[in-house]
Amino acid sequence: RYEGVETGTGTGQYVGTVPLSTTPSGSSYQLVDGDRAGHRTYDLNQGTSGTGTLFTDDNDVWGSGAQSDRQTAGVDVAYGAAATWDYYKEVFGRNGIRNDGVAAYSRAHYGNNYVNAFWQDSCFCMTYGDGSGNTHPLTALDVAAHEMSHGVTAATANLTYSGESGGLNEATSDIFAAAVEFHENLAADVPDYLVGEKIDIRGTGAPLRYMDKPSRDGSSRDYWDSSLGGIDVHYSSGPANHFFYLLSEGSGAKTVNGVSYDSPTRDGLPVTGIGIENAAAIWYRALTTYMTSTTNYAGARVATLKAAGDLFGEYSPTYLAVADAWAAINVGD
Ligand code: ASN
Ligand code: ZN
Repeated sequence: RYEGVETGTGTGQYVGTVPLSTTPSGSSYQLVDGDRAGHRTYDLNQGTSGTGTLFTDDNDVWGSGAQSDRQTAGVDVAYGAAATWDYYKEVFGRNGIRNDGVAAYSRAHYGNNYVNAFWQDSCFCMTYGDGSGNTHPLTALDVAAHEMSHGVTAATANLTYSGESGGLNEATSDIFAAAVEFHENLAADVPDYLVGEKIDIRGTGAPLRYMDKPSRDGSSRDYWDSSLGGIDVHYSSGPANHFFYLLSEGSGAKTVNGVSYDSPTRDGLPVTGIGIENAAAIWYRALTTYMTSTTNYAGARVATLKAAGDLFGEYSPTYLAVADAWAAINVGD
């Protein structure tokens, strides 16, 4: 713990009421996380550059859950950054995005009607729009974990953000978004294999992406084929997201935490799930040890098999489940 760190309380729109590490400054408090290398959370006040103003509060009780309260988005994104930091540290011993103990920072309330969130290596920071009508903020836990994980990918395999490697880059962010959700296990944001389900980004109730059967979004691919490298990376991520779901939970119909999934396989053969923690451990080791900037789907298969061999033994049941899950999305040797 840093000297002087305080435990405040915040209520976000998506995370519910949560503890927040804050920093006293005079008679006030700053949304600066002394438990996590001083991660700072800023209010861009609908601006699109710089850092706006640091969120501050007089009594260390932040946000109200209402969108009209500017602090509410700050609570969600500060908590998301903290949860993601903790996930990488607790599960993999990773000390920050670059494993160097240095914090990124977060910026909320970017622009007007901005329907996106993004990570930038150039500022080592992440930024969140308020969504359509400034009423669907992209500040949920899985979005924060997705964006922050782009920083982890950039610091490790550095998968090029186009072609098949771009799809794998996107999938890596969705995979760790799901893993962080399951690790955090919030009552207000029940863990699932959906991406952005809390945001209601289009006002239809639909999530941004589905990992059990990515084509449920109308655009993402379920299986690898030779045309995959020519499509948007948020759709070519589909087969790898599908691989991860299959490896975690297995094929077929299943309900997890009240959410129903039905995950198909291209080869018609079943896949037995190994659990999300094991699947995430395999992906993390593959990403940080074996993948490079040019890794494609065939290379990701090799990387995860090596990782599974290292962690669980070559030809172990877990290793064979990895091979089955790749075959299920049409990636074989
Ligand atoms: N939210 C998007 C993403 O993280 C931003 C982008 O298109 N890079 O994938
Ligand atoms: Zn992304």
